[in-house]
Amino acid sequence: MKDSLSAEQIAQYRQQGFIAIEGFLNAAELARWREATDDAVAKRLADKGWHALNNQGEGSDDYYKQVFVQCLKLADSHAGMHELIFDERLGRLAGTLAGVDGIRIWHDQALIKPPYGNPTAWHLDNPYWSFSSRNSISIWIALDDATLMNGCMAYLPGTHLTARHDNAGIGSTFGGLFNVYPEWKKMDATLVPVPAGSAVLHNGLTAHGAGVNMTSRPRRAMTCAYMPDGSTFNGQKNVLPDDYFQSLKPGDSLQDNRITPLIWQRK
Ligand SMILES: O=C(O)CCC(=O)C(=O)O
Ligand SMILES: [Fe+2]
Repeated sequence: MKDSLSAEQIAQYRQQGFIAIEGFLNAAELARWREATDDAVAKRLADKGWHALNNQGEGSDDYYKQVFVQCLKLADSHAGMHELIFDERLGRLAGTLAGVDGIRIWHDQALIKPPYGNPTAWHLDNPYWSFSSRNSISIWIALDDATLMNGCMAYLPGTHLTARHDNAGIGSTFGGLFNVYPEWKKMDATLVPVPAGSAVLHNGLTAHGAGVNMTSRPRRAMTCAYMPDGSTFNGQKNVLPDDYFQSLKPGDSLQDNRITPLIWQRK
């Protein structure tokens, strides 16, 4: 795992709000991530007990189902995935880029854009979550070559610096975010094609999306979203368990290691 960072990479991340690390996983690691993801997704889709944490059930609309197969919190139910996601090196990488002293897992998620799948509408990530931070960060690991043809990631550089916590949904209006942030409408996107095994990391407030999959093969990615240690509850439920959500009031620290595990702390 290519988990060391140069000062230039950190500076670029802070300015642009995203960075690509090509060859992040070696061939053996990539094989393991692919196997764990394929197995965890197949089991999750077959398990009715976890239907709330995938988007392929009756509750999801037909357009969204074809944006990607989304399976959340796979590490909670799959031992192989748990080992991969609970890796301190990932926490250190995220924490070093974000410039924070501790990193908690918010949620992992597999995002498999199906053959001829819909584009991923422009959005921000952090406004979906139960805490509001300017330093949240996600890692997106390409399990297939992510190309201009199959829906690689695309970013509006620097938008994390001016974003508010207002958002647009990942629905059928591809550019709905530009109605919320008309000041970004004249910007050109940076597309980030990367070979399989590469990682792309982005700030939870950087505007991003992905194009259609214009191929007959899936575009697989395994991702994890991270919360800076010390973040507080903002009143939104998102993926919090019911009983824990009921116990919280806005402003409470989200520090229960069973819910938001601390995977790295600055020494
Ligand atoms: O994989 C995609 O199409 C979108 C990914 C994304 O929005 C994210 O990782 O936050
Ligand atoms: Fe996103």
